[in-house]
Amino acid sequence: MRWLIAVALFALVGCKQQPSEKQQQAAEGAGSAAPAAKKLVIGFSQVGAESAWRTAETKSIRGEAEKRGVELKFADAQGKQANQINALTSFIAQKVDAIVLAPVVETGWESVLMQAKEANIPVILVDRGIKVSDESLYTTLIASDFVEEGRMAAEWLAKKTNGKANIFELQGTTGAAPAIDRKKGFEEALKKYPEMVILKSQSADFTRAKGKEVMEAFIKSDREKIQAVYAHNDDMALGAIQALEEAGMNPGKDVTLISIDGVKGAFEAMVAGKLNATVECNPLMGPIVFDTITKVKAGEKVPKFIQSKDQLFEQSTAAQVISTREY
Ligand code: GYE
Repeated sequence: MRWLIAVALFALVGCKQQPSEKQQQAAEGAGSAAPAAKKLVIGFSQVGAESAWRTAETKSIRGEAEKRGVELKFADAQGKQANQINALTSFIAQKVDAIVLAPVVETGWESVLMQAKEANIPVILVDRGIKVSDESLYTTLIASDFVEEGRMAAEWLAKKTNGKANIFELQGTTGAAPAIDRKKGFEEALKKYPEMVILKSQSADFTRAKGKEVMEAFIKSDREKIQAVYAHNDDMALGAIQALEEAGMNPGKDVTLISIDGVKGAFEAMVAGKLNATVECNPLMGPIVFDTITKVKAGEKVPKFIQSKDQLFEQSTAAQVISTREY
C-alpha cells in the first residue's frame, strides 16, 4: 500500500511540474510550501483593427499570452498615437514587466519611451519601426523589411507588364513605417524601368473602405489610363477591386493589381482571378514576441532587429496554397 501511495504521489508531482519550474520554486521557496512562479504582466498597445492583417496579429499575440499564462493588458488605440501614448503612460504607472508597442506612426515617441526607460521597463516594438534619436529607447523591433517588400512588388509588376505601365498607388497610413518604406522600395526598384510610371499616389489608410473610395476617385479622373494598381496592403486592394468592378472594369485582367500582406481575402481574390499577386508579411508574431520577452527578462541580449521572412505569391499558385494559409 505504502509504495502505491508513493508511486501515485511521484506521478502527480512529475506530471504537474516541468523541471525548470521545480528548480525555480526550490530556489524561491527553499523547503516549505513553494510559492507559484510570478506571472508576467505585459502591456500591449495595438494600432487598431484597420486590416485583416492587424486582427490576425492581435489574435496571435493574445492567443500566445493565454497559452503561456501571461497576463496581457491590451489597449486598442483606434489608429491614434495620442491613445497609444496614454496607454503606455498607464502601463508604466502599473509597473508592467514589459511593453509591446505596434506604433501607428514613426515619430513622436521620445518622451514616453524615456519614461519607460527610467522605469526600467523594456519596450518591444512589433511590426512597425520608429525614428528616435536614441536607439536605447527600445529593446528590439520584430518586423518585416518593408523596403524589400516594395522592391519585390515593383520587380514583379515590371516583369508582368513588360516594363511598361501606368501605375496607381494606394498608400498606407501617412507617417507609418510600412507606408513610407513600401513606397520607397517600390520607387527605388522602378528606377530601372523608365516606362513604369506612378501616375497617382494617395493614402487610403490601410482600410478596405478607403481603398475603394480612393480608387473610385482615380477611376473618375483617369479611367482610361489605369493599367496597374499597387496597394500597400491587401485590404486596400480588395476595396479597389470592388470599385473597379462597380465601374464595369475587369480587375486582374484589364488592370493588374499587386498588394502586400498575404491575408486569406487576398488569396480568395487571386483564386477568383481578380488580384494578381501579394507579398506576404507575416502577422503571426505571438511566439517570437514572448520568446523575446522571456530572453530579455532573463538578462539575455537580443538583436536590435528581428526580421520576419516575406514571400511573394501569385495567382497561378493561389488555389494550391490557399488551404495552408493561417490568416
Ligand atoms: O501591412 C497593414 C496594417 O504594420 C505591417 O499595418 C503592418 C501593416 C500591414 O494595417 O495591413
